[in-house]
Amino acid sequence: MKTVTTTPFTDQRPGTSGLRKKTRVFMLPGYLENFVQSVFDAVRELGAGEFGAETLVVGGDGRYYNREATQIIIRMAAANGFGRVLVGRGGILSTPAVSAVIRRRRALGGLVLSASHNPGGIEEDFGIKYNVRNGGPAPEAVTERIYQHTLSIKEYRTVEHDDLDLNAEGTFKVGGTEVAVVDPLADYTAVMEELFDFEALRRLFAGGFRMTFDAMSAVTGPYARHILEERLGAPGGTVINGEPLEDFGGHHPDPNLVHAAELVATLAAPDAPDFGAACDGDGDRNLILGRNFFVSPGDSLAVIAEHAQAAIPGYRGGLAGVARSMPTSAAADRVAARLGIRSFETPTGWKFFGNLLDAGLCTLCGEESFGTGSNHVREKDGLWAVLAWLSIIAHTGKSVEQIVRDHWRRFGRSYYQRHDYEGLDAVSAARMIDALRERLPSLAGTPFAGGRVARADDFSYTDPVDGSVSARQGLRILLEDGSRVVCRLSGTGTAGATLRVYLERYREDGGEGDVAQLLAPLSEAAKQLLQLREYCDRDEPTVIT
Ligand code: VG1
Ligand code: CO
Repeated sequence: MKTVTTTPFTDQRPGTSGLRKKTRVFMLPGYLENFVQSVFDAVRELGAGEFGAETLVVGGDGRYYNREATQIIIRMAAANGFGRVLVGRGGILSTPAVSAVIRRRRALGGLVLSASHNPGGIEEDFGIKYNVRNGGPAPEAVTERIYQHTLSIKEYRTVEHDDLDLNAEGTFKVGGTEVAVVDPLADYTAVMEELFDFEALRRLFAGGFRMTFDAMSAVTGPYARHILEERLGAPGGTVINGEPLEDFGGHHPDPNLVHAAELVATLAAPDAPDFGAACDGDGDRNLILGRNFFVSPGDSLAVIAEHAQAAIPGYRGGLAGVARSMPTSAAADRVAARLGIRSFETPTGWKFFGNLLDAGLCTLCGEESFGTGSNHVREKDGLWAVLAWLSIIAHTGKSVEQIVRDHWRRFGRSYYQRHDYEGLDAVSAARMIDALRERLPSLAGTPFAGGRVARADDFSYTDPVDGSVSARQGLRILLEDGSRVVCRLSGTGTAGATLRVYLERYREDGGEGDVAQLLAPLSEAAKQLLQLREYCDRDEPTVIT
């Protein structure tokens, strides 16, 4: 064992989902090591005690620096006395797969190496996140403790050891620690098989149903090929961009209408397949498309909630409840009300669903940012959402578009968009948000976008399970007719600031209206209220989803 003297980096506070920085920052001597040692110290202090009887899971999305970081972590885990380390073959594990492995192998926790949908490469982004024993992202009490350690760290522990061969399954001994290289697909596939009727899905494909799955040159390629093509019999070529690349082919592995342009074009072509789907860099987000038809993530959650019990064996017993992040559309709440189950509204970030799931208060969760999942793991899960949609299609015999239009006719429609203003000056953006926060109390009763403000506040969440409070989670302007605008700054970026403006308007019109047209007045009013031009010199969003 070797103790290395180090000095703190002051910028290691985890954001919405772990620590994300430019790759070159993570490659600075001691940067990754300081954070990993701080995780171990914080976890030990929070009651884990010594690690001799514990297992640590390590895996990432295959982006640039994934392999080097994995080797560093293995040596540090050995020096910190872990009994066992489980590593995905090639250093690969999708985020939901890490969650599945932690749960099935009863590990203490796991380190996920990913910056999700952010681009990869030496000039792009890298990230690391710690997941706890339930398989989910560390809650704020843990991430804050980790951050405190990064500010006072003086040394980290490692061992002298050659790099291990991670390319084949096998077991090694590093110091007193057993390191097992495991099949990254096995546990995850087993979980999917427990939930879904693979036989029914095989029949769907055997009957000529066609889909295109875009893995965006990221981690879900091997998972999708195995499950969709090998297990469910979808024809070869169903999975496109299925080879994980260190730079994701130079693209943003972000499954939305902008970055998944190739898939969107495929689904708009005259010979389009029946169904299209994509996942992000680390496999926890999903995009669902029908022929020439986009399913908004809020609608996707609501549709899955509507059909889960009838269409998916894993939910045959019914749902305990549904949870969504605050900016996500209220579509799922209406389904929950109809089903007579509870609905929850949490801050942005999957870590806030963990307690609700553990306590059995909800079964399904979702975020507007193309994240959907359930109590089968403690992360959002892209391929799970794809299998859920396939199951609903197989069960109803309807197309994606018909399923959504039926939903709108039954429940009404939340017209919804998110406008991202990327690359803002961080100081100006923070000033702009602070200024609006000041003015919120005076907004009630004032005219807004052709209506009137009923209430305006900064969302604060009290966790119903442990009572912890998370304040300042997004500025909300709630109108008298139920429409709303939410503004918040992103907590996952690595440079400058991104303003997210979420727009929602509910109509019982069968869903036939034009989204952009219906939401334009809300967008204009939001920009004026924020004084976006004055503070940030911007008029138009960079991405609309
Ligand atoms: C974004 C999304 C949020 C999601 C988070 C992590 O956070 O808005 O819903 O949970 O990314 O997802 P922010 O703070 O940038 O708005 V992932 O797939 O990037 O781990
Ligand atoms: Co992700």
